[in-house]
Amino acid sequence: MKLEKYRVEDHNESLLKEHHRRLEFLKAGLSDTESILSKLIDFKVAIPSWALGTGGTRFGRFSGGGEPRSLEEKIEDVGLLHALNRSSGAISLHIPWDIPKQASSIKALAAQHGLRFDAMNSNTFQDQPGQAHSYKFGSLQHVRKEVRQQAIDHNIEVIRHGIELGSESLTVWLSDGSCFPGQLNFRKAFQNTLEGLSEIYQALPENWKLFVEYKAFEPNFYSTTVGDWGQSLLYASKLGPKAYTLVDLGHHLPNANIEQIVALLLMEGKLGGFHFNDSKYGDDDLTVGSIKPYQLFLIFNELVEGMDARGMEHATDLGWMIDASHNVKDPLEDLLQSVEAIMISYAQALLVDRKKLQTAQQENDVVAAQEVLQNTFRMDVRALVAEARLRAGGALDPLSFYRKEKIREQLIKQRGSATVATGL
Ligand SMILES: [Mn+2]
Repeated sequence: MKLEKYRVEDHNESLLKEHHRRLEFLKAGLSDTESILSKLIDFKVAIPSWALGTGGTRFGRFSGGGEPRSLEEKIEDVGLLHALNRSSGAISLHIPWDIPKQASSIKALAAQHGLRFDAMNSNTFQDQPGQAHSYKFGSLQHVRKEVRQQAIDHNIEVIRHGIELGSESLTVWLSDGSCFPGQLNFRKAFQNTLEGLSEIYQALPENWKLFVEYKAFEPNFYSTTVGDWGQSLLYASKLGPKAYTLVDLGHHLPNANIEQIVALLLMEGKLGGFHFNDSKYGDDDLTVGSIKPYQLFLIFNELVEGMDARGMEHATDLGWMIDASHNVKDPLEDLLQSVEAIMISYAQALLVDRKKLQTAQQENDVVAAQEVLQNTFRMDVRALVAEARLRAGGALDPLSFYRKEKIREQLIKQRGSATVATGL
């Protein structure tokens, strides 16, 4: 469904006075808002195709209705998000859930919505109908060569789809590992996986990146073959300059210091991309910023500091993606909240007084260092994020617009209430 532009303009008109009041108040305390606004306008987060339907758990799935029935409808949903917040200008596809039948028309449809194709995602964690070999005991790590070869071939096929769509990266997340001690020879599993990844790496076009995503546990509960950032970095370093580590916020053991991991990966030039979500216990895939907003801010603080230290472009030099999907919210509302949380943390990180922080660190003034960070974190920057959105042609308050316009109701009318999007 396409948004009528004048509806967004009417919405903005009705909120403009209050918006200006908040913005002026915020700007009064800041020195340079224009450069921050232009960075916010440039920043785009990719939406994963599997987050547009209600996420399932292993116990049940409760569809909210109006879910996209095809890749075309998934693109329309991301287009809708992007029209509202102007920060969701990319979609990340998952093969085989989203195999484009005709790449050129899919590409054209995405372009109509102002979207590009972000990282492609392969899937060797499920068996597909008609598949010759099972991934029950792993894919690239598997003890049998024919299973490994099948997984390699699949990844190369995903690259081919990606080339047709104009994507420039492949994310490999493996569920490979073991559930019980003795099940696996760790060294052989690593070597098999490295060999497989090397073959996939060889198939990458010149301008492509390979993201090696790690995860501490689940679905395997004793060992994971790409289990943490150390293992991922080991693979990425051995593979070569086009291979990077991908950090998914939900893929760590409890209380891991993710901001420190990010800082060191950036320092080594090996941080490639991000999967944003939030969690309380494990890989909960909850809305970004819903549980630990301070951690999200601290991560962005390291990202901005580390990227600036290397002279990187914030908007384009890393892959920014959401990877979240759960059971209880309207997925589109959930994604609007997630993107907003990301933009707020990014804006705050841009506002951190780096000089003051550096001086405090240099003088071992722990109290002052904490003050610098927490003063910024407690600043309400929502008017700045809204202003960036307004200037880019979006809605001042995307969520209230979505509700007032009854967009979900319209989608249900169009697509039916029993639709189930492909995904988890
Ligand atoms: Mn992920």
